[in-house]
Formats: sequence, C-alpha cells, structure tokens
Amino acid sequence: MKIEYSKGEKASLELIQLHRRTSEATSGRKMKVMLIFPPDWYPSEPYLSLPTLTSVLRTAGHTVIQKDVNLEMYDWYFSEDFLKRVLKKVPQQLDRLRKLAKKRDLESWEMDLQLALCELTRERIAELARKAEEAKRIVRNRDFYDIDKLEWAVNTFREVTAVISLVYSPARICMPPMETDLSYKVYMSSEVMEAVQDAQVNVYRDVFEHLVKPAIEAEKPDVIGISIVLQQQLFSSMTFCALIKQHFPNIHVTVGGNTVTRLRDTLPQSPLFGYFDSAVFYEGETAFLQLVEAVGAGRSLEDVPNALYRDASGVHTSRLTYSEDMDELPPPDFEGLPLDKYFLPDKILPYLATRGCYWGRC
Ligand code: B12
Repeated sequence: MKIEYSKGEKASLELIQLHRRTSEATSGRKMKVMLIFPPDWYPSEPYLSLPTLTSVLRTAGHTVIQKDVNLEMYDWYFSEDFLKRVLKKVPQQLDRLRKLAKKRDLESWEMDLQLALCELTRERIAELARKAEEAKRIVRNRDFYDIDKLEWAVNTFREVTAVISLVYSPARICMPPMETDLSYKVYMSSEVMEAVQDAQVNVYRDVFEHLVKPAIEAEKPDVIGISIVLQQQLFSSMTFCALIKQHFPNIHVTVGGNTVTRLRDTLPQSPLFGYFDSAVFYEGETAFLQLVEAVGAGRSLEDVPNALYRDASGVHTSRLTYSEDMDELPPPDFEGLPLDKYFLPDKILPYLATRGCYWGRC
C-alpha cells in the first residue's frame, strides 16, 4: 500500500527510476553523509529514521556516519567530564548574578539560584559524578529490573539535570521526563533564532562544540542530514545547523522528519530556512538519495521529490512528491550506532512494519 500525498504532482516509479539512472550516470560520485539524531528524546533505543535512510544510502554505495547525538549528549551529561565543566561555569554565573544585583534587586528565584551555585563545591560535583556513572550502569544492565535501583537511577538523572540547569539558568534541563526548556517558545521562529544565539541558556551550543564539531572535522562529510521528530528538537537542530554553516559553509545541510513534514507549508517563508540548505518532507528514502546525488553532481534539486531547497533565487518546493513502496526498501541498517550505550539493559531495534493508515491518507 502506498500513501497518497496531498501536496505536489505524484512522481511515478518509472520517473523515479529514470531519475535514479540519470543521477548515477551523471555523477556516480560516491558521497559521505553524516546523519544526526538531535536532542531531546529519551535514549532507550535508536530512533528508526537514521537506520532507515542509512540502509538506502549505503545500498547505493555512499558512506554514512550515523550519530545519535541525543544519546551521546546524555551519556556526556552523566559523566565526570561534563560535571567538571559545570563546576568551572559557577564563578562566571555568580559574577553574572552579582552584576545583575548591581542593576536591580534580584528576584527570589535568582537569590535561590545564587545560594545553590555557592553550594556547588568540588566535593558535591565529585559525589554527583560518581552517582551519575552508577545510575548509567544500573539502567544498562540487569539492575534495571530491580525497581528500587531503577528508581534511584531515575532520581539521580533528575538530580544531575537539575544541577546542570543551575549554570544554564533560566533554562531548565530535565530528564526524565523529557521536559528540557530553554525558556524560549518553540513555535515562534523568532524565538528559536534568539535561542540559537543565546550562549547563556543554549546548552546545545556546548554539545555542538564537544560532540558534533570534532566529528565533522574528523569525518569531513559532504552532506549532513538532521532528523527532527519532535517539535522540541527544533532548538538543538537549528543550533547545530547554524553552527555547521558557520564553521563548515561548504557542507550541504538537510533537515527532515515528522516535524519538518508538519512545517512543510510554513518553512519556505520561515527565516529558519537560512540555517540549512534543503529540507525533505514526507518519506525520505528516495528523496534524500536523489538529493545527495544531485548535490554530488552539482545539479539543481528541482527534480528531487518531497524537497524544499534554497538557491540563489530563493526557497523552492519541488513539484514532485513520491511515496515509497515498502517492498522495495532495504531493511534498516543500525551499523555504527553504539547499541550498548542506550539506557536499557536489553538491545531494542525498532522496526515499523507498515506506514500510513488504512485509507492511505495519514
Ligand atoms: C515508534 C514511535 C515511538 C516509540 C519510539 C521508539 C524509539 N525508537 O525511540 C516510543 C513509544 C518510545 C515513542 C514515544 C514518544 N512519541 Co512517538 N512515535 C512513534 C511512531 C509510531 C513511529 C516512529 C518511527 O519509527 N517511524 C519510522 C521512521 C522511519 O519514520 P520517520 O521518523 O517519519 O522518518 C521518515 C521521514 O520523516 C524522513 N526523515 C526522517 N528524518 C529525516 C532526516 C533527513 C535528513 C531526511 C532527508 C529525511 C528524514 O525519512 C524517514 C523515512 O521515510 C511515530 C509515528 C510515525 N509514524 O512516525 C510516533 C511519533 C514520532 N511520536 C510522537 C510523540 C509525541 C511521542 C512522545 C513525545 C509521546 C509522549 N508524550 O510521551 C514520546 C517521546 C518519547 C521519548 N523518547 O522521548 C509524535 C511526534 C509528533 C511531533 N512531531 O511532535 C509522533 C509523530 C506520533 C504522532 N502522530 O503524533 N514513540
């Protein structure tokens, strides 16, 4: 069963196969693609979008680096290295509040923050780091099934994220539940753009410097794809896009995923489009493969289905849409994802056996 997309002219399989052959004939250049799953999502298992796109790209001969930055970030949050960096930020935060107090009376929550920052000692951080490592150990092995130990581990994650929040205030970093709040509204482009530049609250700028930038320098990808499932992931995704374009202007950056599909009508007019080069809405397997090969051949993206793309004359929506025939697709490829690092004792590999709904409309 194939989904009938409401937008654009439906591309036939023949047209897609023709495009595929042309694309191989004209470029044939094998590309290196880095796929990023951005924060925040509970790191219990790999999210399926990256392995799904990876299998199609690798089958076509391209090299793919899958980076679950969400998982890597939480693994880093709950580590001695990150917590020592939190401690290093304390003097600067106290200084920030002192300067504020010279301008106006501090509000009660700011005075509480000042107190909490003063109590953040080297010993407290060392103890917290020991607890954080132990909590990770519990959720990654059989102790996960000991309810008291699991509860202790979950409460420790909350305690650690509450302490991390002190040096990114007024941001609130929280896991679980997944309620990190940078103190900006996610549904307003202007607020998302302000958050991207706000070095005080935007913890994802530090995640970029420590986890994403070094990987890009090491791997030197031609194209970077970012998968935005939840609207909340817009903050980290747009931060990564903006900083990738700043440090690596020649890398083509594409976004895709459920939230991109939901924003397909507004994104072309949104200033957020300045942070990336193209976007794929609806299903991405064939569209992204063709996009990567068109970028490799230096061709326009106008014939790439399900795509929004920016060129010298502005942002365009490709006239073609394409819905996948799942029988045609290779199985998802999880190779390269650190399966032993997810916050569960047993490895879970998600698989979506069907797409859409009975009526082929969803
Ligand atoms: C399985 C699933 C879960 C599982 C996730 C398991 C896991 N692996 O982590 C569980 C049960 C844990 C879960 C939980 C939640 N989920 Co859920 N989940 C789904 C579901 C049913 C399938 C996801 C999936 O695997 N899809 C298969 C992949 C391949 O599809 P895809 O992501 O769309 O990717 C395709 C395209 O979008 C595109 N694409 C995607 N990324 C990229 C990137 C690039 C560069 C390109 C080019 C293309 C591209 O190509 C891909 C292949 O075609 C979806 C509904 C759906 N049909 O997608 C809801 C969904 C993603 N979940 C949703 C929500 C809200 C949640 C919760 C927040 C609910 C809650 N309040 O607790 C929680 C969050 C938990 C957390 N981890 O933090 C919403 C997200 C809505 C939104 N946009 O904000 C969805 C869309 C359901 C809905 N209709 O509302 N979920």
